[in-house]
Amino acid sequence: MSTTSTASKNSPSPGSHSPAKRGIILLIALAAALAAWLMLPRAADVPLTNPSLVPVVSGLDHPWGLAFLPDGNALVTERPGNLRHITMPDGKLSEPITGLPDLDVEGQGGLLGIAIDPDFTSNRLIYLSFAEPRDGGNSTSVFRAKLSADNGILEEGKIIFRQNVAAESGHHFGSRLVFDRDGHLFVTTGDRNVLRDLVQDPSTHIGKVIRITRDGAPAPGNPALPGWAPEIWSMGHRNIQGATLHPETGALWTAEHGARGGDEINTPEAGKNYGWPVITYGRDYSGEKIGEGTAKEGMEQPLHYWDPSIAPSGMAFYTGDVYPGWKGNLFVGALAGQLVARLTLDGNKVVSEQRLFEGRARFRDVVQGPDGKLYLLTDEPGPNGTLFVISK
Ligand SMILES: [Ca+2]
Repeated sequence: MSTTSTASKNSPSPGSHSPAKRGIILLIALAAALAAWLMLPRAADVPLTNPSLVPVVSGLDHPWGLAFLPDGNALVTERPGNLRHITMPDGKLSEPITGLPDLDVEGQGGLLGIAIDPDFTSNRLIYLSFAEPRDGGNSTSVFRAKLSADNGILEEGKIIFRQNVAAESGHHFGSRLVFDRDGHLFVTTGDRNVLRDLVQDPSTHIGKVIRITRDGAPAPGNPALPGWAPEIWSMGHRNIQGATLHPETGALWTAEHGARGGDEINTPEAGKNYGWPVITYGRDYSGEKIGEGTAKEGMEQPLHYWDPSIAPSGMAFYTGDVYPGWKGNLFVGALAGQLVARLTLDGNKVVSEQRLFEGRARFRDVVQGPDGKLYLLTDEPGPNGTLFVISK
């Protein structure tokens, strides 16, 4: 008798296990079930499926930029040339704040981006980007001023940055303002439509991300490459109307309008060239091909692009806990697309897109409030421009 046959004789037949073995199998099954249960999405991870829009302020005229003050109230720019204070959470809207510079309110131009000084509590400084009337037309400029204690007047106003080429154009001014973690100010610009050929000229501020100190000087750490104007951070941009910092890395993320197709998300890095108008995923509005294709040595690829275009404007990362499953997502307001894109990310890769509020309005800006809620501005003429908050 072989060892094998003896063993097989004494072993339980297949399918029937000893009580001890059955116990172990049961334990393994329970452990597997527990592991599966632990991997199930928590309620907080299941993305909110049916968000709604609740108006906070109505009666706005083409609102463009929203910024929260340290006390929880907010300031809003209206493109036709008003800056107003909003008392939160009831949404009481002030009369226009006085002391603005001369604006060129034309086409896409007027009063645009807004940023609050990181030390606002002690210095009350705010920053506004705007279309400034200039010899030769207009250009994007940045104004700094002190907001009076009663929030009614801008004092000690000073223009700290001027795009160094003006154009007769009502198009492509940029322009968002974002402070980086070193306390320097990013200013996004555009190609003015008629100055497309200057975007690849690094001596001009046309189609660039600009980075300046709070006084408007070139910021320390700018690339300052040969031939580059010292205020330039990155080049090769068409018209950047969305910008925000990544909440973990602190890196700048931007949204840029393409022509017909080719809207882009980029993470502009110092000294890099983002390709416009040499490479793009879009075509001209006429249907004509633009540039040389979609890729070229020495030019960066977008992180994400839209074709057809949605016309992306303001954007924000969501870091709060109010909306289940949205933490870490990037929200991008769209004008022509009339939607808010919720982008799910894996690091720097966009892995999925959900389109919220489609057809409801042209969404100009997206900002997270200090209450952990997302606020949206709609680009509608007065009195239909509205500040909404997203509700669960
Ligand atoms: Ca590009």
